[in-house]
Amino acid sequence: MGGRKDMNMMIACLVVMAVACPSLLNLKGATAVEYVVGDSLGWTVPPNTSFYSDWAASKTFQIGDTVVFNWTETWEHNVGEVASKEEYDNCSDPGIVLGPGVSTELKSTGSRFFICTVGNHCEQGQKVIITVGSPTTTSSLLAPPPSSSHASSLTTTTLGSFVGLISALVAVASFVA
Ligand SMILES: [Cu+2]
Repeated sequence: MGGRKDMNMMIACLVVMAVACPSLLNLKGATAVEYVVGDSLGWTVPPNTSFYSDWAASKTFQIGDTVVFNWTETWEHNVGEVASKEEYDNCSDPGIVLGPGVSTELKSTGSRFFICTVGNHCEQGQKVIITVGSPTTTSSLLAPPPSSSHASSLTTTTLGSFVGLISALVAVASFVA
């Protein structure tokens, strides 16, 4: 054992881990994001008809993310999912509508269409398209493929090896002490 040199090495390792571990945890959290539709405005009749499309355009949705529809008074709004852009444009009846706080996980690439069927809210712009992945094939070549299962297994592996490192260091530390 080289004494001081080993000790310095160990301190350096601990510093690296102290910096790396929290960022790894952040990375893991970033793989699945919960989006509140409309952010602080929530799900309501928007101030203008492009409000929710502007909101959606400002986000990058990934597989595994969740969208939540929030409003206060149950009877004021609802949310239903229609099957196509045409039904979305026409504010077609989705059949099933749900209450406040409903959330849905984005499980595949493509677009999903959500509307409110109360009054003429949909016509007033209370509708949103959530698109996972690129809408065009050309730009999808530039974007990394959204593969959440791959990303999370990678994170797990990395975290696992860090746990291994920590136990090894603890063993070394108790040996030195
Ligand atoms: Cu509504």
